[in-house]
Amino acid sequence: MNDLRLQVVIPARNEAARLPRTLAALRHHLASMPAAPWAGLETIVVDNGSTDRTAAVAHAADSPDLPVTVVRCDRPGKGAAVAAGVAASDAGLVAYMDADGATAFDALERAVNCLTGGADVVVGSRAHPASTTTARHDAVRGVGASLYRAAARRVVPGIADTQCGFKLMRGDLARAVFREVRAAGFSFDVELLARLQARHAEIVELPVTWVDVPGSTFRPARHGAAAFTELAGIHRRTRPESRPLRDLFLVEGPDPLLMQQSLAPFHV
Ligand SMILES: Nc1nc2c(ncn2[C@@H]2O[C@H](COP(=O)(O)OP(=O)(O)O)[C@@H](O)[C@H]2O)c(=O)[nH]1
Ligand SMILES: [Mg+2]
Repeated sequence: MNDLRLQVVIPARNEAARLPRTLAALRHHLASMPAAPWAGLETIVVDNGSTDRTAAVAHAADSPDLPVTVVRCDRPGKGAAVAAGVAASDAGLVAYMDADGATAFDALERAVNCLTGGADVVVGSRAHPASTTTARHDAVRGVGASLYRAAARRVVPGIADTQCGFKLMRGDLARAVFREVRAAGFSFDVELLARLQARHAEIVELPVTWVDVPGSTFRPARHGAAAFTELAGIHRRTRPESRPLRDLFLVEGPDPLLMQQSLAPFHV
């Protein structure tokens, strides 16, 4: 791997309130690092049809210490936003993370070290025994999320947490795979992982420190059903011939995220 520049895509829909703090905290994190494993880090903020000052606050945060590029994406959905950001990238290393900074930034350097050590893809995993997470206390979302995880495990066997907002990939691989991903909503991660598995990419799950930042843009009533429908579509598009569609709804084995000892039962 010779291009060690890192671009971090941040999908943002109406994030004027949460984004400035995240970018300032990232700049602070970079300034306090003794030595970085990358050759320069910049962010690509994708303004996903925002009606607030998201683009303006992102431009205002641009600095030599942390260059911020703003890309506009009018197609709604987190998947569409991340895909637009990846399409605008050109670095050897491409990551994405949420605008709320829920995953602690030390994941960046640990993930890059995994990639330079030979992995193709690193996914943040709140189900990893070494992860530290704060739980959500929203019963509706908790039950829905548990059912969703059971279904997602059928599509991408072996990956315990598909939905953590933090992932890092080789840039060329990210650009190639995202061209194939059709899911535009919150389930896009599952399609991405299914297509990476089909390519036999080496995927490593990384423990993370994750906090539930208030102001989530995910509305269980509005986005929940859409996420399941999208998941069924992904299963149809990516499943091997040998796996029937009904397979999606067979629950098998314990929920790895709920097994993670520090978690209360209700979690994304
Ligand atoms: N709900 C929603 N979020 C989007 C969209 N496009 C980009 N995003 C971003 O996707 C991320 C979702 O994270 P967040 O709202 O914290 O959800 P949660 O942490 O999963 O509850 C944020 O950075 C959003 O700004 C969209 O169309 N809808
Ligand atoms: Mg969040």
